[in-house]
Formats: sequence, structure tokens, C-alpha cells
Amino acid sequence: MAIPALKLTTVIVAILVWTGGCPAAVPEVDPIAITPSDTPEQILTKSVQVRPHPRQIAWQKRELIAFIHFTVNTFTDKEWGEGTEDPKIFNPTELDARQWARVCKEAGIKLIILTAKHHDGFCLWPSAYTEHSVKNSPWKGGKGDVVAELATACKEAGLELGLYLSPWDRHEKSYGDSPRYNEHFCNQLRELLTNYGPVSEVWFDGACGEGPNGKKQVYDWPKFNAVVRELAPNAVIFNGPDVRWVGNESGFARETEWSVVGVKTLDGLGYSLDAQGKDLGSLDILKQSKYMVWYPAETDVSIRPGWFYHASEDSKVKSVKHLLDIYYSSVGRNSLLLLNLPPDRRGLIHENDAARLAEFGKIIRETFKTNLASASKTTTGADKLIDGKWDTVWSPGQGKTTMVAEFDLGGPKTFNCVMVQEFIPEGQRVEEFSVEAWDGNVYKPIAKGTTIGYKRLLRFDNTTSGKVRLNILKSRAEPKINEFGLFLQPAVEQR
Ligand code: FUL
Repeated sequence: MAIPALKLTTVIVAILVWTGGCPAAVPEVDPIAITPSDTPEQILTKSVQVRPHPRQIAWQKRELIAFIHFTVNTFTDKEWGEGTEDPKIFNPTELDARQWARVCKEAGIKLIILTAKHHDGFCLWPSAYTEHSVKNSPWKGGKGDVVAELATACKEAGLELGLYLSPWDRHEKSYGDSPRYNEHFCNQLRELLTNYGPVSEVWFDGACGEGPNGKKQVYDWPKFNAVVRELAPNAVIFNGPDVRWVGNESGFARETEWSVVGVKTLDGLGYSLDAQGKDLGSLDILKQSKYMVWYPAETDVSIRPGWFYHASEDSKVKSVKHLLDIYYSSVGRNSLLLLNLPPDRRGLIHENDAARLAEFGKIIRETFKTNLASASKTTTGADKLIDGKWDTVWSPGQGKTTMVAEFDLGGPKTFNCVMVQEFIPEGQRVEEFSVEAWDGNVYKPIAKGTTIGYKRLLRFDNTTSGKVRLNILKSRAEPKINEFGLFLQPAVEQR
């Protein structure tokens, strides 16, 4: 995926009143500058002051969200359309957005992002700005609107809505005539953000091409971002100032995944950060950067090899084991999992995908139903880690950058997964931690990790013990931990 140049909007006015029934915008979080005279200690101290915006916290708490890739490609068996497709080929026979919402909800998914327009330019809503849309398809006699159907289905199911609007448009004639196309794109964005109720995530793909005039389109990212901020102030912008691409499409975040990252310039945030880089937030990287920003990773991956439905991939739906590996390596590595479920030509999520997702969701539910550490006797203060409340925090006190929390489980328990959470409203701090279990004589290591962030999950072989301890070994400032858990994931078949 190409990464666009983006401007981080830093100048935002705090409006502390309700205006026209809309919630007032919370001020943007300013980036923190690194100056040449900063010592490494000062840089680390400053890095802890980099804080998420409330919309980024809300985004991360969703943990598991879905992508719906659906367009003319579904009917041409392609991954990227040319823009020349006849709208008449778009004719799902049983489209049911309620089925998408049901399948997602059952698996614990909190939000659905629909490709309202992919690179082929075909709009799944009857846009007033193009003829290349559902309105010229035979589906529902040209009266259908997929975005509206999904918005209603999400609302009914208590799910949130996200929209993918591809800036790259291979159909639109004005593409390449940069100012004209940017205006067109903003008009479409306005339609989507005005007519379908609250939108919680706007997904911008960075792909860019040449228009019919032979010129490369220059996107006006600051303008696109401003439209989103104006019409959907609570929505995060993917590949914009709020959420970055994790850097691959296979479903894996880094073992060390910082949400506080270093950037060289604010003018073109996307360019100044190599989204595919191995390391985005270590002290070494921060030392070479000019600013630090809160820029967490979203992990997008498809349940099938392709983003769009292809009958030839019906037997290639990822196994439950594979989906679990992805879950632990995304949600469990301070990221968010955006799992793609492409509807088929009927307009339904295929039975194979739905069944696989249901099995995966069941395992996740069963695993995290019971925190085996929740009734422990703990080190003074550490009871906050097992109270199941996200916003109660334990810290060893100012200036202390290590800590040990012991959990007496009140008898032997068997577990194979540990969860640790940092209280991200106060930044990301921990650089190294370990977990040990008492074997009757000594504490033995069972898991270790680097960063924690919003959530860290580590798996290990089934372990039976009555006493466990969490050691925070290295932190950029006093650690602020809010949750700790021990879980037993049931065994999973290979399929
Ligand atoms: C990519 C696109 O080119 C793919 O078709 C897909 O939409 C993926 C999520 O993003 O950049």
C-alpha cells in the first residue's frame, strides 16, 4: 500500500459548548518536538508525555473490527477494477447487510468498514457526483444503497460504521486534474459523512495514479482530513493523523509495537515515517526524529487470500489456528485487528467464512471469559490490576521504573496465556517485562516481552501454578498498569 503525504493538523480550537446538537470537538493533541540539545533521558521523559486523543483511545478499545470489500470486482473476479466496468454487472441476488452485521457481532467485532468506493471508482451509494454507482446497476432497479443498508444494519446490531473511500479513482474523468478531483473527492466524502449517521473510522488508501490527462494526481490530504474533522470529529482517520498502517497485510504487528513514534517532519506525516520499518519508536529512532506523535498501528488482513470474493478461494479461508495467531499478534501486540470478510456475488458472507469466524469468536470468548488471577491475593495496590476495571491503575510511585506484582491464585490453576495492559491515557512507557510462575521451590519464567501498550497477550505451554508474578523490568517512567490476567485457551484443531 502506498503511503500518502499527510499534514498533521495541529491547530484546533477547543469548543467547549454544544453546537447544533453535535458534541464539541476535543482539542487535537500536539506533537512533542525533540530538540538537538535533548539528552537521551530527556527524550524518553518527553516521549511519555505523548498522549492519545480520546478518539484514538475509543478506536483501540474496539480491538476487533471488520472490513467488507465489495464492488464490481466481486462480479469480475478481480482484485483491482479498471474503472471501465459496466455498472450493470453489479447485481447481488440476496444482499443482506444484516447478515454481515450478525456474523460480525457474533464474533465480537465492534465496527464494520465498507469499501464505499474502491480503486475502480464504482460507488456503493447513489452519489450525486458520478453516474458510476449503484444507481445505474440493476440491483434493486437502481434504487439500492449499500452504504445505507449497512448503516441501518450496524445501528440495529449496536455496531459502529466505518467507510473506506479510495482516493485513487480509475473511473473519474477529473482524476489527474488535481484541484478538480480533490474537490470531487471532498464532495463524495461530505455525502458519506452527512447522510449515513455517525461514522467512527474513515479509511484512506494511499494508492495514487495518473489520470486520463496523463498527470499524476496530487491529493490534498490536509483538506480531506479537515472534511472528516468537520463532519465526523470522533472518527479516526486511517493513514491520516490518527492511525497508521501496521506495515504488512498478513496480520502481524511487531513484537515491539510503539504507539509513540518518531517522525522527521509534520508536513507529510505519512512520508516521514516508514510504515514498514522494523522499528518506529525506540530511543535510537526518536533520537533521529524531530517530533514524537501518538500514532498506533492498525493490522488489516483478509480471511481469504484476496480482499475481494473469488469462488476459487472458497477452500482457502484461513484456519481458526491461523486466525488466532493473527489475533494474538495484532490485538495482543498493541494493535487493532481489521479482519476482511468479502461478501460473495449473492451479497452474503460465504458460509465457509462465517463458520470459521464463528469458531474463532467462540475460542476468543471462551478464553477470555475467566481471568484466573481475578480472585488473587496480591501485592498491596496490585488489586487494581485484577478488578476488571480498565481505568483503575497501579503504579509503583514516581521515579520508580521497575515493579513486581505478585498474585497468589489461592490454589493451583492451569493457564497458557497472560494479558497485561498499560493505561494509555497516560502514554506508553514499558520497554521490558516478564512473567514468572512458582514451581513449588522457585519462580520460573513463563513469558517475557518488550512493549505492552494498550494490550499485550503472550501465549505459552499449559502451566499449572498457585503463584505468579509480573515483573516490569524497564520503563521510560513509572509504569502505569491497569490490567493483568491469566487465561486458559482451549485446544484448537488445525482447521
Ligand atoms: C490496499 C488496496 O490496494 C487493496 O485492494 C485493499 O483495499 C487493501 C485493504 O488496501 O492498498
